[in-house]
Amino acid sequence: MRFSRIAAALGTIRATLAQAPQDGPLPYKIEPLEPKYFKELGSQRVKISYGPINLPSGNDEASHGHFSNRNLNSKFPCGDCIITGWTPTLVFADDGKLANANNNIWLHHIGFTNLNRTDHACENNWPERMNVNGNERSTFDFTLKGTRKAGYLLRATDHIFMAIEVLNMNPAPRTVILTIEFEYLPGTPANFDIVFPVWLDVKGNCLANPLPPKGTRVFTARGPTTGWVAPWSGDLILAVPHIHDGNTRQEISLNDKIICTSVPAYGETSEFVSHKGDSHGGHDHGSSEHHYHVSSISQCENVAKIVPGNKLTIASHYDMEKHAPMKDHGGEEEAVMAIQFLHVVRPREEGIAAVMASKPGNLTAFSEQVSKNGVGAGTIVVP
Ligand SMILES: [Cu+2]
Repeated sequence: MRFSRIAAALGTIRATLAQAPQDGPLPYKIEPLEPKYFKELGSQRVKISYGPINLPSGNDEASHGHFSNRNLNSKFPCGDCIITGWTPTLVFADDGKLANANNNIWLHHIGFTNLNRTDHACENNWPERMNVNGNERSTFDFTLKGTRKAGYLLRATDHIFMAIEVLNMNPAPRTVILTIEFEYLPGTPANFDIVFPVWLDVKGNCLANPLPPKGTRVFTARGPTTGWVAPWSGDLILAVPHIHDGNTRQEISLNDKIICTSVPAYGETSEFVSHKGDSHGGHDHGSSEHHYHVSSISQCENVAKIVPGNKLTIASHYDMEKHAPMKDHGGEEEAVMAIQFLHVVRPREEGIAAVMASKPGNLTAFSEQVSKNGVGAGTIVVP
């Protein structure tokens, strides 16, 4: 029943995209944790451990240490609930210690897409892109540390497409676990407003615009001047960026006036510092002894009220002379990313009605564009 429903929703996806051996459901384990916010309202916090994830050797000729997993029906902590926050990290399977740049392990990307909703930025009927996180391991907290009753309404019938990319730059294979801490409230609790994620990208709303050519050292990437135009009113309560090494700041403008500036920090703790000579030849990080990677990026909270017709645009500043870019698993400079995940809260009743009325997006159309951009080509599998 469940399988046929997914298959129907996804249409011809299996005919057009081949299965990669690492795709499909990962084993998982769920542990309860102490909730951080709204405990008195029955909030719950869990850690879901996905894996073990067997990373190939960085010297492996086929993969160069790159692991990719795509699962169209990923384990989430709840159905019919309000997700109020989440934060990911990677640990080693054997000792539970953090796996990060200092160990030559990279959480390149983890992204969520809700297949039963329609995207708010791209008009091509894509499924709803919720967010992407990278090695910065950003916390998404829709409650703004318990000061705002807001969250993402997940229905029991929703299917979350999770995409995971991890890179091992060590000569030896390693085994890691991806852990995500989720906080949520069961049901649709009173007075909680509903978060709508809007993907604002320098590549444009449907990711079709070119980036500065690889090798450009200092530049500002600007999204289209047409930006994202709000179709409804809401509160822009949280803006979470995703950028790559080399970024110096990223700005969001409302009707051409800057309302949010995100600034990355590099190597704030030793986990985010790699050392020359630690990794094998194909992944040399540069000429200095220490190499500092993005360890956090500032977020913007309680940003602005949005009304229909408001235009939001993005600009992102890179300086590769100051901060050397990461190399991808092929040993080339990694493509730049510059995205801001706008979380716009709509009033409760209106938000619930909009979620209930939302229809599944067209994953094939989304996948085709992503493949054209050279990301994740042809590796989606129906569970
Ligand atoms: Cu990225």
